Amino acid sequence: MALEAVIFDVDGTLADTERDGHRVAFNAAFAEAGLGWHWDAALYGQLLSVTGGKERIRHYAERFDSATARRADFAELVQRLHQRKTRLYTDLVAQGRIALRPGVGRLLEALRAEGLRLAIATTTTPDNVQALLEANLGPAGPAWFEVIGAGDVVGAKKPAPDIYTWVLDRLGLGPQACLAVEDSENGLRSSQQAGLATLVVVNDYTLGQDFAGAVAVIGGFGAPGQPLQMLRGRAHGKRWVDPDLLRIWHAEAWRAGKDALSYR
Ligand code: XBP
Ligand code: MG
Repeated sequence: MALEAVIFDVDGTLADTERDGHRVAFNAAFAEAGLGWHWDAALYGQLLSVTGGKERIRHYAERFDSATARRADFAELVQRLHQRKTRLYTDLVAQGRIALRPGVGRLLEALRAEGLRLAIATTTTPDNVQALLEANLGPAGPAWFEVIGAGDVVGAKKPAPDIYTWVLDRLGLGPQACLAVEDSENGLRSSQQAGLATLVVVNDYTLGQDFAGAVAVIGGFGAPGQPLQMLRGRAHGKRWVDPDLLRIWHAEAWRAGKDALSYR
């Protein structure tokens, strides 16, 4: 079946947002609230196994500050901290402090030019996606994506398949007509359980995770002067990821059979 749509994850995939973006905003919100919490880059890497900012805050408090986690107003505290963190993060993004990963802008433009449909499936808060796309692609950036599935629109965040299923429903497409692009094992588990062939582009936090069943694993999308780095799969002579290469990988995945797509 022909490739009709590409569904992108955001954090770690479109941009390296976590260490110098989300983490910084979480810490600033904690400091403002007078909490003695600080998430250094290494600790944050461990906390990323919990998807969702509110869920991550809750998990951290329960593990490292049980007195706070037992407060009667803990649920409101988490809500308040996260709202503030979202504001701090979107401000940071609006200042142009988080760029798209090399090659992403060019790839999105090429996909659009060839009439492929674009969508987003992410755990992050919708405001964050809006801010990132506007800051980097201009005010029309968010409209490049026909469907944006983000945050709490589904009850169960990645690695559950719900967000991908939600996006597929709204695209009106089956998984076999789409390709997912992810950066993490949690993301890959989510997309694979929704039945999608998935390209994985790693970053420092996700390198070394288990990407069994991904159609290809790359170190970056590649760009002029920054050749495509294949960690698994074949580049088919391409120096950077383009619509053609996505079509080839999508076809390869389906030739390999649907069984290869389900997460093991
Ligand atoms: C991203 C997340 C998010 C961000 C923080 O995962 O897990 O929680 O870290 O954003 P993925 P929020 O890339 O797999 O979608 O604080 O808005 O949740
Ligand atoms: Mg991600």
